[in-house]
Amino acid sequence: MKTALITGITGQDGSYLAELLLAKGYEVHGIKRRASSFNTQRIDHIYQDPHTPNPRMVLHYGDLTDSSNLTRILQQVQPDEVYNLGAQSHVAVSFESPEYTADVDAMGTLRLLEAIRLLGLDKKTRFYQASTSELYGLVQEIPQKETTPFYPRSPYAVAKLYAYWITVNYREAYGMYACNGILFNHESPRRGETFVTRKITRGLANIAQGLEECLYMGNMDALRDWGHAKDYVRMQWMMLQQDQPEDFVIATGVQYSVREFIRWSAAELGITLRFEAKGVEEHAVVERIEGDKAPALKAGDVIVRVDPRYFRPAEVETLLGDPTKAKEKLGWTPEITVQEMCAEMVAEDLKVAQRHAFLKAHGHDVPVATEN
Ligand code: NDP
Ligand code: GDR
Repeated sequence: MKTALITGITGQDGSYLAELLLAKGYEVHGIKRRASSFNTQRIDHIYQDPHTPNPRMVLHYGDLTDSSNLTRILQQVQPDEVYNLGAQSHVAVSFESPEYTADVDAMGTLRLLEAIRLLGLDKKTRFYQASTSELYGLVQEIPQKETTPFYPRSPYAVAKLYAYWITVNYREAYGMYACNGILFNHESPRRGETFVTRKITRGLANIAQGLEECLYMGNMDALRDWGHAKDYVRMQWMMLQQDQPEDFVIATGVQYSVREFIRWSAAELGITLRFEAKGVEEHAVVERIEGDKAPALKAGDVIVRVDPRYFRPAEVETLLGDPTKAKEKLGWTPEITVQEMCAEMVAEDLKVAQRHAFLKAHGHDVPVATEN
């Protein structure tokens, strides 16, 4: 039985990867952060009580800013594979907390690699680094592939640039099996609520059910190459099963705008939107409603507006990946289209919104988002 250690196991990718590895028979260890409230909702369904004999899933308290903690966990677990998915992963937030982002996303990666080396695990333990299409930032070539030059545009991307190169460096300097997956945006119903796709599907579902009035957006012209997280974690595992460690771009090769994602999400709720005006005045009006998923709305309602607070100090306008190397060398192809993914996300968020609307209609308090 192989043993894997996942940092960021409580996040979107960590939860899908843990499911995948458990299904493959791995013993899975994950690092979770101490928080004042529970933060394991995405993995509660696969959690195993530590009192069960030989649990195959074990959680450890830890933090990527704490090298003695990381060293102790690595020494105890002696993993065959480490997946470094933990990060302050929000690009806009990285402008607010640049130093913390660097500490976790850049130095955290170094701390793990150095701990593996100092513990003498460098020949045993294979290392996956969650690199990102944000490295391309101000794009130098369309589409972007493994050889495209980097031009990071945020403290997050600059921190991830360090993590990318220190992973390459440990591979070249110490012969470690260490590799980067340069993943383009991937989403799912488990996506964090403040990333753009989930903000849209959750926001529109709430509006359709009368729980919110308007969705406030940043740059709706941004173009992204969106895939499904389930397809992308499969690739993370495949990258650690090769004879030689190599870096791969993982993407779908198709891009759409944020505005298009809003249109699809609305359509899943039976709402046809009309976008009017330009720039900060742009807004979307309900043109037509079909079906019974949006009982709170009527034609003419304005349900999307621009709020400049969501503009970023430096924006990544367009990303489009070329996954040819992953397809040819690893035989990987994404199985879920972005439209199918959007439908799945809206359906999940609608279920929650309908539950909350029912509670509200019966006089109960319902949770209200404090930040979006
Ligand atoms: P999430 O934001 O959903 O998850 C991040 C995880 O990191 C959470 O488990 C979080 O814990 C944990 N974490 C945050 N800070 C620390 C810390 N200081 N120490 C230890 N753990 C920490 O991200 P995703 O699952 O979407 O992404 C996984 C990785 O892939 C990230 O590194 C991200 O930057 C990268 N990536 C993501 C892409 C995407 O489109 N999703 C694309 C390319 C790269 P908690 O739950 O307590 O907050
Ligand atoms: P991104 O994802 O920055 O690409 O990073 P996000 O979903 O946050 O933004 C995508 C694009 O949408 C625009 N946008 C908005 N974004 C958010 N969050 N909220 C809004 O209201 C909004 N309006 C418009 C953004 O400006 C941007 O252009 C994600 C993260 O998962 C990273 O960790 C990962 O490395 C990259 O994807 C690949």
